[in-house]
Amino acid sequence: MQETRRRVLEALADGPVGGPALADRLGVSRAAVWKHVEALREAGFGVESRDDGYALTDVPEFGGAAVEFGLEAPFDVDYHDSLPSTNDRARELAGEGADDVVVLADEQTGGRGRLDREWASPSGGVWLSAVCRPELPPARVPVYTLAAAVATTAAVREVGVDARIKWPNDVLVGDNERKVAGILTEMEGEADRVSWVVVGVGLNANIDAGAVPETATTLRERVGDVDRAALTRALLERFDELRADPESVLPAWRERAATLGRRVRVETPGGEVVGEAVDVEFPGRLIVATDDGRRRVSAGDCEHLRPV
Ligand code: BT5
Repeated sequence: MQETRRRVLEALADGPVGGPALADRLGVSRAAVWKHVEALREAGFGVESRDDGYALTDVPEFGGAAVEFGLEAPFDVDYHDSLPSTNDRARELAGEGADDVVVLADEQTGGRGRLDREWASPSGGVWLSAVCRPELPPARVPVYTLAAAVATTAAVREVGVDARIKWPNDVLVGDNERKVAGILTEMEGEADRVSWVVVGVGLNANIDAGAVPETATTLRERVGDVDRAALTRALLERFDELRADPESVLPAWRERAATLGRRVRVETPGGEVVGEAVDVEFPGRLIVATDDGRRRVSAGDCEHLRPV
């Protein structure tokens, strides 16, 4: 949100406040204040003009302004009711030089998982992609996927759903381990430095269970509808803290992991690895104790197996 508009909104939230007083305080004209108030109304905020000034009466349920209002992380939000894929839009913006922008949509018509799998994205979800430009060699980017998984799990837990992480990128819920969220990280860069990273998160929020695959669940199914703007803020704020302190990601990931201590089968580009998942190591490799010794796995699809 533009800085003056954000300050107008904050003043209204503490209001009522008169237009002339607000213009004085912000060092802008009364006409400018009026324009910002109109823009906020258009973004879905309820602003009443009363004898004692403007007062904030309503905050939009979801959208760019709703998420940015009170967001304690340095992201601008690029919101769309519907997009083919927030990752695609984020890649476009990244190519144009964007940094710390979060593309957010209510619905995606061409949502993607890894390896171009389909990602069901009906209206009511949190479909977002964060564009970042970290000073990082490409080999370390997987830590961003882990950070996003931790942030998503933490945000989901805040609404009372006990979520856990399946390596590397799934957020699961319940004894039957239904998937409530997935992460798709993409990047571009040179050998020694990334140019940009796009971290895409798909979180099944206010969606009927019938609209997602059978292996999936939604927050609506678990706890009813949630405040998506607050959920998105919680997720972005936690992600921002973690990316600032990469050393903190692994311990936080281990604490929330469903995979560690489990028998797993991982389909890797180099073949199948079966054994007990014993740990993760920087920047995100899974260590599997197999009959032939320890294997370190950087990428793949992981399945939790029953104990033998
Ligand atoms: C993922 O892939 O889990 C990454 C999903 C990332 C989606 C976000 S939404 C915002 C951003 N924009 C995009 O276009 N994508 C990102 P993967 O691990 O490959 O899992 C894909 C599999 O999950 C599918 O093959 C289905 O089996 C299952 N699936 C599809 N839609 C789902 C949903 N809504 N919830 C849970 N599982 C789903």
